[in-house]
Amino acid sequence: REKGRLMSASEIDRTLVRLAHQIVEKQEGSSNLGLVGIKRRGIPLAERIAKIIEGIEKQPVQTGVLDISFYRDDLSTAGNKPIVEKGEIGFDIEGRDIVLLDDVLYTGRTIRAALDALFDHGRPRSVRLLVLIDRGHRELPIEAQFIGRVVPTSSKEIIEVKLREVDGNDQVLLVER
Ligand code: 3GP
Ligand code: 5GP
Ligand code: MG
Repeated sequence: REKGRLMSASEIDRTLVRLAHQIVEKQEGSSNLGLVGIKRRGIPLAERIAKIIEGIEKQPVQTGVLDISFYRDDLSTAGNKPIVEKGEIGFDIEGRDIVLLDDVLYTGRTIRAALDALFDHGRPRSVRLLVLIDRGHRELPIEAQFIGRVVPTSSKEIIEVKLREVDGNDQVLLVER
């Protein structure tokens, strides 16, 4: 059941522009930067932000992918286990300043698995985290440095992130499961 729209297409656009500028500010440019999108909707987020940063800095931005699926019997109860799928990130992360990107940050377990997977591929100089929505309920000491919006949720609520590359349209909805 839909309880409200948290972001429209133009709000998502503007938020990604802001986050791109924050990354460039924090990294003092983009020459050592590498963006790594997590599985489905982190990937279009990484591609869009890379494009915006390329427009600002006038040089290509490395982007790659981590495929982490969430193994679970029921959605989002404590103790669920993210599974890292085999596959290449797509560029050499050694010595780079990596930004991981995901649509929603919840328990933090996916990001913990992502960090494990990342370090199997090399040793980055730094790793930061970007999420479009931080919905709270962390079960691990993990936080995002670049955040679209903080949305306090109950455990019965779900954030529906729709991105045109995956869903055909751009919006963020709050739904009651
Ligand atoms: P994503 O692949 O685009 O990140 O976790 C797998 C998918 O299920 C995610 O899509 C996510 O959007 C969606 N999802 C929606 N609600 C939840 C939730 O409460 N917990 C988890 N783990 N995934 C959810
Ligand atoms: P985690 O609990 O590990 O932080 O989140 C697990 C995965 O499920 C992440 O990829 C995260 O993006 C996704 N996720 C968790 N809760 C939600 C939610 O309410 N909505 C959406 N769209 N994704 C979620
Ligand atoms: Mg996700």
